[in-house]
Amino acid sequence: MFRKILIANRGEIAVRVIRACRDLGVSPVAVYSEPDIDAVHVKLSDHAVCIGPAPSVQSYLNIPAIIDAARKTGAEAIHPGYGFLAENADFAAAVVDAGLVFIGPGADAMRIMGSKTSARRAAVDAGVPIVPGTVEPLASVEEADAVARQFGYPVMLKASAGGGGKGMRLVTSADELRSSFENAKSEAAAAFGDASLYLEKAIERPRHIEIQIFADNQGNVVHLGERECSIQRRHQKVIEECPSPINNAGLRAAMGEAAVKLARAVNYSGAGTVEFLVSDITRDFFFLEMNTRLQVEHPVTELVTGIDLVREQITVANGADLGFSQDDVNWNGHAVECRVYAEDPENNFFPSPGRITHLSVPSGPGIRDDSGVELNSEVSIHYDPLISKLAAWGRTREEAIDRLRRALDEYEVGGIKTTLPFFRAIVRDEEFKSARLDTGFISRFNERRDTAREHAGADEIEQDIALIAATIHYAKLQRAAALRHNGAGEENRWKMVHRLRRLQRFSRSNDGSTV
Ligand code: MV4
Repeated sequence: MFRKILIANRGEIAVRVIRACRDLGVSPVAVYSEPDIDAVHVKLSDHAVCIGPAPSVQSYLNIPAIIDAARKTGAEAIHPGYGFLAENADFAAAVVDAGLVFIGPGADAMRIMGSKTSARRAAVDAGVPIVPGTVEPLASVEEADAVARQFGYPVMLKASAGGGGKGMRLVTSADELRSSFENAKSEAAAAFGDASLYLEKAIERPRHIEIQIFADNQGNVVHLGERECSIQRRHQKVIEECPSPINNAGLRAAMGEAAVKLARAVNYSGAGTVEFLVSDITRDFFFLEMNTRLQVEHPVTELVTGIDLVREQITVANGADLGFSQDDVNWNGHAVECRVYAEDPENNFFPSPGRITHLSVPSGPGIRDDSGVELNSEVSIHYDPLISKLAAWGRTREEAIDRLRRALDEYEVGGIKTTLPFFRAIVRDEEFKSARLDTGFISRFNERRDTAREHAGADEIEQDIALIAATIHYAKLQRAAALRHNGAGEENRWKMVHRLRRLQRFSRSNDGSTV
């Protein structure tokens, strides 16, 4: 086994990789930017190297500084986490050129999947169904027009160098095509330094379902089933679950087999995710793109399969065989994950940086919180504001959601705004509970919430009165306890504190402050 692994990342994912290193008896090496000197991932590692100032381009994206840190500390391998350099084929190649092991797929597989048009061609060659459309960049708006007429409107224009919905345009008719084409092109050029576009037929009300695959360097490739990721806001996933509520064993086996075929075709190694759009109506599935990294939402797959994906990444990168075959993979129960962000859901999810002045993290049956922060952590504007991923496991989807609701109610973060109140409302939403999860979910949910709020004014006054009454009652209890001097008032005090917090939470849910 490696003796030292450098983790080229920060936050919750760096902490996650450090934990896998500890399980394997490997010494973790952290890198950090200047403002991250007191970060949790730095404290939890054995060695830490400062790689530059706050801006990512000078620190967490600084390839020479990271490779230098590995050399100086004697690390033998580098785990990139997700984001930053995780899907940068040049980085993977530079790591190997430096005589180190890159914990991830080879640079060639990363390059093929990095271009969405070459990924689509690879899928076609492997016999995997793609969304109908082009597998070459469009040469001109005239070609786009001809292809759109051939496939039929509505169509999607997408950036060849893109992914995850960046630089994407829905075009519903030929009149809109020219302006959409020009806009998408300049957006793609600005975002990726590559203006090329391709075209797909638009799938109406699709679901986003992705397959986790895993491969070793001896040609063994398995799939670990699907994750349902249809609940997205501005192409950012909000809630993920495993399995998909529309899954059945047949669909899982067919999608899993397609994903494995694609992974084999590009000689894939390590953890990867093959994304599909699935028609909610026909249950047809179409390859969308492949992510050549460990994903944010990997814990739901871990909870349901019992497989530690990061541990497997490390052992496979070290040359070991995959420790299991497809027949060994079993799916037990259901898991749901929320991405807790330092963002204000009452103010259009505006980032809410600052110091965490209070933190109470949930636990108990079926709860897992993957966090990158602690009390007094500073949430910086420089990086992704994800502070933790709260996941719940249950034998059924209903049990998992019950536990998630309880854990969300226990979770308290002070000093910054978080998306916790938004999730507390989602887990109580009837449409969510009955799993009507196509891609329009969030906009319908927000509409229902706005309507509910218009009727909430009267309730607010009632809650204020209850809060005042509880405060008076609490003051009385405190005085009685002080008179008794024997601590017998302690239990009541606890109950009151919690009742008060709950009341405050509900009464504040309309003015935007976070509890
Ligand atoms: C699509 C689509 C419909 N048709 N492609 C791709 C990246 C993802 N973040 C958004 N993507 C979509 N691609 C075709 N041909 C609809 C979406 C889409 C979507 C997909 C999954 C989950 C939520 C979504 C929200 C808006 C659009």
